[in-house]
Amino acid sequence: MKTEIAIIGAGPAGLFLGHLLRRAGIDAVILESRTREEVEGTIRAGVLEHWVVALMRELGLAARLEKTADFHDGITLQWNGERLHLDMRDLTGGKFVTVYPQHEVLRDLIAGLLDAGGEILFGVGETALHGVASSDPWVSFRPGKTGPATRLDCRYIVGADGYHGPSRQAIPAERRAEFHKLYPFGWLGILAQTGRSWPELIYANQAEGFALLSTRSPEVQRLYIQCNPDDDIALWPDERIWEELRSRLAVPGWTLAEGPIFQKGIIPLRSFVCETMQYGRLFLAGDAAHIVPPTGAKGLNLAVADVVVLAEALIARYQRNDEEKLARYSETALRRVWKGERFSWYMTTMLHRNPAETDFERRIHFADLDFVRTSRAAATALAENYVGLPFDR
Ligand code: RFL
Ligand code: PHB
Repeated sequence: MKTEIAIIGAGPAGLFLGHLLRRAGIDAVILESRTREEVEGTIRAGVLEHWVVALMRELGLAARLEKTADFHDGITLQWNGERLHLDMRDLTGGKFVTVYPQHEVLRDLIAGLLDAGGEILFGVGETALHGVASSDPWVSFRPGKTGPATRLDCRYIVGADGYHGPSRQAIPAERRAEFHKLYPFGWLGILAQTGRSWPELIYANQAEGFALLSTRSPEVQRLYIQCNPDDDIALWPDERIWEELRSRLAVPGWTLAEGPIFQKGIIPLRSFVCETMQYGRLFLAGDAAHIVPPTGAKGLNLAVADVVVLAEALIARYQRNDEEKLARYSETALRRVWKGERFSWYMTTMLHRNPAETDFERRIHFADLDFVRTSRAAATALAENYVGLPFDR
């Protein structure tokens, strides 16, 4: 097989890139190790930055989003038993918060790309990268896991295969620097069959720890609580989860809507960056190159931002034979990545109860929150990051 751009991974990064290249008439093939059903069924992110919504509209992929997404003016922060509504539409000159689940975005992107004649091979096995430092790179894989060994020749490889994929490892260890931070807490996330109990997301920092109230639809709610990252989920029967959510989200005169829990799981919280994001003919995008803790709702959005920058650079290369943007891809992408890392770290440290921190540090977090309450400049800084920073090319 032969193509111009071999994309490894059909997550948000790989699929948005597939669309952007297709629109520019550049040939690409996406290789994905999971089945289409698995990709479309994995519950992950929920919040889209304003420009991601605009991009979906521009690509003609927003029909279901218009009908079923939730558009919020802002978010609610809660600490010491009080709530603060941050009106992001007002603070950012009209930008807003969109709650539309990642797996719905992926369904829209996959259907749109296949309808347009795009090529996605699901369920491939043994993906491996070859010759990334040469001018003739290629990817080997087995269709349907156990099919015959197949070779995909290409001009460039894009590693959009998430944190555990093989692409990052194809950059020699001595050519990359990795930055890691593991937080001493995790998130227990649930999906519950019940109605909404508040018109927007609530991020709460209470004595017992962090809680987040989010939504999926008028009938299904998404909630998270801070927990020990090593906890066995069996330690968390439904009644214990509701008890913690009730007390962490409590304010006088308000009740939490409860209902049957039909999905639950625990994730660790980590920050990670790989510098560089390019080597020879290989470019990394999304979680393959960086991870953020979910408190800032940035992971998916950073992944899409990477491929917006990368698509522009590839288009300059193909349409004007201009390689300058491609040569600076990593540098350009990393400037935005580090701002996303900073914001996610700031939201995470400010809003969680860290068992290792002193009372002094805890008071500092409350002062940080109070600064957002009393200063329009501080509130605006938070809002600009949350709805999505402008691109800096
Ligand atoms: P993905 O989505 O992990 O996709 C990578 C794809 O590559 C495939 N793959 C391979 N394919 C072929 N060969 C191989 N050898 C392969 N190895 C792997 C995988 O099967 C997969 O399909 O990476 P991508 O595209 O970079 O996208 C990143 C986002 O998915 C991630 O950052 C977000 O989900 C993070 N995140 C959130 N981000 C937000 O922007 N807003 C949020 O509100 C938000 N909330 C969250 C989150 C992540 C969470 N979890 C579960 C970690 C909430 C949670 C709970
Ligand atoms: C979600 O709805 O899954 C969600 C919302 C906001 C976050 C993280 C996850 O910061």
